[in-house]
Amino acid sequence: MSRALNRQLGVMIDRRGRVSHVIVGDAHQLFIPDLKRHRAGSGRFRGIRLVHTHLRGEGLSEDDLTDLSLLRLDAIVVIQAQSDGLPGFMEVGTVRPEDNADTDAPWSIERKRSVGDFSDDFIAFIEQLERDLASTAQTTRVPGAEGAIVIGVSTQRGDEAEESLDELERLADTAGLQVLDRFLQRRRKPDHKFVIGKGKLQEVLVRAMQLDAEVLIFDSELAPSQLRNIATDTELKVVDRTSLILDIFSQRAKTREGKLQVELAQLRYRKPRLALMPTAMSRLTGGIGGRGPGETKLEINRRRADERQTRLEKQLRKLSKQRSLRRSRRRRVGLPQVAIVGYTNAGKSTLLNRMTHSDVDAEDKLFATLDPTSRRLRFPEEREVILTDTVGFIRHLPKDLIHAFKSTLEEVQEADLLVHVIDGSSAQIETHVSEVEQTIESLGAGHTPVIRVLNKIDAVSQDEWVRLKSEFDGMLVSAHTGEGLGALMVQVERHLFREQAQGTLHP
Ligand SMILES: Nc1nc2c(ncn2[C@@H]2O[C@H](COP(=O)(O)OP(=O)(O)OP(=O)(O)O)[C@@H](O)[C@H]2O)c(=O)[nH]1
Ligand SMILES: [Mg+2]
Repeated sequence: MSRALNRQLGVMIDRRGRVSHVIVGDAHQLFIPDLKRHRAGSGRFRGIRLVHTHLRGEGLSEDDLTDLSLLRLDAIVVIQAQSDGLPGFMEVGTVRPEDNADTDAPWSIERKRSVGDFSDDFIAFIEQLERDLASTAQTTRVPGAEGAIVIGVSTQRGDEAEESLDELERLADTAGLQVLDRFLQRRRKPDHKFVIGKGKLQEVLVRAMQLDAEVLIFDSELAPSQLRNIATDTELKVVDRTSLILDIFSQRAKTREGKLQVELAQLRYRKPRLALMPTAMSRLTGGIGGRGPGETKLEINRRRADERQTRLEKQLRKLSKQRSLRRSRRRRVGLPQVAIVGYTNAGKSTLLNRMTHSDVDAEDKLFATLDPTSRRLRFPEEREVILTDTVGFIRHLPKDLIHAFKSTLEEVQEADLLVHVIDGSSAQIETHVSEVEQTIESLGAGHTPVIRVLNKIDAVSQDEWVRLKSEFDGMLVSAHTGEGLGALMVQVERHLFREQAQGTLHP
């Protein structure tokens, strides 16, 4: 028939052998119908294979293999329709489980001289393949954690993209995801449709299938249309750096104000994406693992989103007024304000704890702290200051997001002195420092005096201290061992009370 019509013909067959679709193409290709309703249950594949004809002696094409991975087909089979009308060779393409084979190709293609040569029990074969895939994945999987693949695009030379991707992995980890693999594509500029190239995306998808990953995390903010394209084409959960950070924030915010701020930031992020993609969004808005401030809340339409936003803004204004009252009360008592700022995980909370004998949460996690915490810090001669721990900064943090952290913002803006804590044991100090300084600047606190503190010196060698000290001109401390904290206290006191004596601070 294929020959007679001069068209490719295809049938989609499910695991019970039932034909779900018959597709008539043209001489070169087939258009596969929307298979959404045929989503496979728990199986890795969709439970449908496509068997189709080719007319020109060509084997499985690039497009065929794309369909195989994008549509999660059990298999894609091509049968050569010979000019004499008889079936010629046949090729069966399937996704390959991860193994030690020396080929990189994520799929295997088997060619038979004729259809008669194919005697395998297909169902047994595909079920075995699913088991193989599951077993490679299971050995490494953390129960209960969704598997994720992180993806970055590097447009410049240098390690920035790699480092940023490392950080994205840590963010994913903090969010409770398990990172199974990473992809970094070097290209001149991000693809406008899929961020990475289509071929790369295919590779990622096959990998996702092999590893049973459910989430793709992109290391850049995705435009609404990119998000839709990728989510629609892959049927995976698609997350970008911003939404991942938002997700972490929503998991970790503790105070009422913090929670409201996160919800507002999430609304702002999602609103432009809401109208565009009802289906992709419903998958996306659940938050990772269905957490986040309520899946239902986010399925609201735009109008309700606007209403909610107005309400949140009003509530936050009220809370902010209360905070400012508290602050001015503190001010009236005459206590100078010191804000501890720095890159996330630099040791800000540990330092606050150590200096004020408190026990604010400090963890080896990004964004352990979200809500500012203030403590009194006493000096000799009955002098006191208020020391405030703030949310950490991070690279590529969208402006919108930092402004969502109004309470931190206000603490930084109104501080008399900033203590900039730097993780001296990190390999990326420079990036961290410049990121934090830019953020301070953008908060309008560029003129506030800063004491730079290189923390964690217990974790680096003495030679390294010397280099750090000269390169970054900061005080060397260890919040763990307490080393250098006495000197830091003296500096803080000198900064605050010398100026006060001159009457510049509290006229
Ligand atoms: N070796 C060493 N580790 C430290 C030191 N100070 C803090 N840490 C560790 O660094 C990690 C982060 O510390 P936190 O105090 O939570 O850092 P933070 O800056 O408050 O981080 P976020 O609130 O997440 O932005 C924790 O595992 C601390 O134990 C130090 O002086 N030496
Ligand atoms: Mg902290």
